[in-house]
Amino acid sequence: MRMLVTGGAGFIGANFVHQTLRDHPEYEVVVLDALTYAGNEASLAPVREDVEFVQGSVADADLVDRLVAGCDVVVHFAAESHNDNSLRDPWPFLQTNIVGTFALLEAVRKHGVRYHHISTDEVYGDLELDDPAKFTPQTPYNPSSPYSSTKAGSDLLVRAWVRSFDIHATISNCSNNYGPYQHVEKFIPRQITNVLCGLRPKLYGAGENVRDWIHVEDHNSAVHTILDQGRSGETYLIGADGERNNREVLGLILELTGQPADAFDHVTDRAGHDLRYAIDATKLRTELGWSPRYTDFRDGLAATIDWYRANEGWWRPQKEQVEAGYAARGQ
Ligand code: NAD
Ligand code: TDX
Repeated sequence: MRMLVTGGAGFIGANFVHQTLRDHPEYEVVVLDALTYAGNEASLAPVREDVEFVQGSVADADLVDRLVAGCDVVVHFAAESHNDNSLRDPWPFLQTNIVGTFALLEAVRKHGVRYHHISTDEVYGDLELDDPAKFTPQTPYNPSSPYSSTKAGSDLLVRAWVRSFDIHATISNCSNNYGPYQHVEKFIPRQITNVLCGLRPKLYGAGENVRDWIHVEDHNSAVHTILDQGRSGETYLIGADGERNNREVLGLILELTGQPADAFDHVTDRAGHDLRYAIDATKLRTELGWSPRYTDFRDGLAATIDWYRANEGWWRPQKEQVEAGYAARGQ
């Protein structure tokens, strides 16, 4: 099995490469990553000898064609992934998330290669706080931000290529991930590293927004389950029933790091801030028999805090610039 992993130097992609080589040491893994500000080759250091690394863009159609031609399967993680950045400068999101996915689809179509598309629950828009409903594969697409609209657009391209050209493809839409190697721009690592730097954590608005947290290892085990057993053309929602509002998550980080419960600042809210996400993963659980293993959020968060403590050299180089960018926007 020769597998092309795009975005393999990013948060979820790097964890996926680690998990893949741990569970399937016989696989050949090729990583294609542009090493944008979000990509970090150091995230692959523990498996560097076992991976073929290619620096380049998924929007480079010639490069993508050459790499896909020699592979049995493509798992497409590469994306511009941060909502706040998409509000300031949407162009890279269109280029990578839409044009990049198009280049991959044309290559897998030409070479008859199996394709798995990594997407997000944000394509469904948001839910009210008091709504008992969760997202299902039948929920209509209703994205809010430039980021989520480009992810929705890329999902629709995949569906069209399945229907029109009969490519062998699956899609997964996952909820918010946490765990090691997540960039310090994102909520959980930002607050952990703020505490470790002696800075006050920053909560957008009142902090009532709900996210459905899943450990990155569980997201990736679900992707492997879909690669092994998923039906072509199908969409699978990935989630682990981990709904929590941002205030609760921050409260837990403060408790686990020994900080006073009020040692944080409320800052300017995100424009168009989605209220609540929640995944109904029944299809994945019942049809494919998947279940999450990291179901104790407190334990998972404590382990993640330990990881950031032990790996300061990995995140410290980005921290100052990320905080300067937030400060300039009052966040
Ligand atoms: P990330 O920002 O940490 O990593 C993205 C990676 O893609 C980086 O290594 C970056 O260098 C690379 N990349 C960016 N543009 C590229 C290009 N043009 N060509 C090649 N590589 C490029 O993102 P992440 O959080 O690991 O997310 C990975 C995927 O999972 C994305 O598709 C995202 O939409 C999806 N997703 C993320 C979450 C989450 O909670 N983080 C949840 C659901 C789905
Ligand atoms: O400093 C902060 N303070 C804060 O209150 C930051 C960075 C965020 N927040 C809030 C905004 C969200 O309600 O925390 C929540 C999580 O924010 P992010 O980490 O930026 O994630 P989100 O916007 O929910 O999107 C994430 O999950 C879905 C990923 O970044 C996406 O790539 C994925 O598709």
